[in-house]
Amino acid sequence: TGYHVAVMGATGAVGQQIIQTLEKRNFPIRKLTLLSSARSAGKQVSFNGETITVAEAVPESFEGVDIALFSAGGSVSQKFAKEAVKRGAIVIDNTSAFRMDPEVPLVVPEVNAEALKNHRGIIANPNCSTIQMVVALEPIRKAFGLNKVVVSTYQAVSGAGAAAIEELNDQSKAILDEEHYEPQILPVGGDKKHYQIAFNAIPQIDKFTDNGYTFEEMKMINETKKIMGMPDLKVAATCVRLPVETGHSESVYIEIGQNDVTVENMKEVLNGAPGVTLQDEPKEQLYPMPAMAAGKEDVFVGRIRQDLDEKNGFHMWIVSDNLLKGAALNTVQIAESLVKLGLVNAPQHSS
Ligand code: 11C
Repeated sequence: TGYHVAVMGATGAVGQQIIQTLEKRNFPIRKLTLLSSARSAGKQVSFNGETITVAEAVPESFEGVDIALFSAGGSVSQKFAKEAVKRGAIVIDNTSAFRMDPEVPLVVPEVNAEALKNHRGIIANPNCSTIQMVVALEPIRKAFGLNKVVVSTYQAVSGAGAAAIEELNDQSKAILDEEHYEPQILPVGGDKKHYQIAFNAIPQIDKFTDNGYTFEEMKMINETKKIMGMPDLKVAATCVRLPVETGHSESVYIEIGQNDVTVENMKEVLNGAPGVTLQDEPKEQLYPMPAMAAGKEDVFVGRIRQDLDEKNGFHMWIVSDNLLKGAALNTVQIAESLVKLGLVNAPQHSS
């Protein structure tokens, strides 16, 4: 018994993680349809011991689908999401195509699962660097209020897709072997210039907008306000790519709504908050790192310090697997929340 689920972008870095996460969390599936562009169609993927052939997506692919999970890029979502909804599917979209549409809920279940109740067929999954930050900030906001957020990110190449991982690996090896390697993808596939990522740090993720911030930075700013339901929250972001394969890290400075909160109070609130693991023992050199967070589901928080000048100011370090909580896991958790809230068609028996 279960749902007919479709994964659009089944062969991509996130699509692969979605399939594994559905399997790992035993999401009730009676049929899994795997879809992609013509280029990747025909590939075989295993799911629960079965081999499924990836098919080229056409509008009719969504006939009879209950839940469609999209992670094949914004233009694919623009083209197919409404076709899927027209055929009765609920779409959970991992791209930025619909995130800021006021009619589309932008959801991190630990923060705003309730927003799902207003969905009209499409639900947006936020950007990876936004998700891990709001999971950590929401319990703090609830306990102490939140006025201001300043974040600098240290993001992994897998956020830019499977080809960017390959570029980091091949380039690192070429440089160590003293061979020439012409960067072709990072910082952004479609931009004019490409820079070395191996042994480097690139302060550009996505293209630049007209205000000097990048699209990634504006996503963090706008999505945080929308998910937390705080249009007036002050948010600034600087997003940087590092030669890390998986796991985004963030140095976050916040100003809360109270002046008498201690680091201990902050730790008490974060310890046991949904989706959060506190890793903060400076004397034991315990703090989160991407190499340890990769493959794990939680958002890890550490290095919590009070600002030395602002009584309501705190600094922290937030790390999570950008492909899991940042993408695939959050997507599957949205699907789980839809089921829990009774917002999906009734599950059917396998025929
Ligand atoms: C990155 N955050 O690390 C980006 C990837 O809007 O879903 C996710 C892009 C998005 O490059």
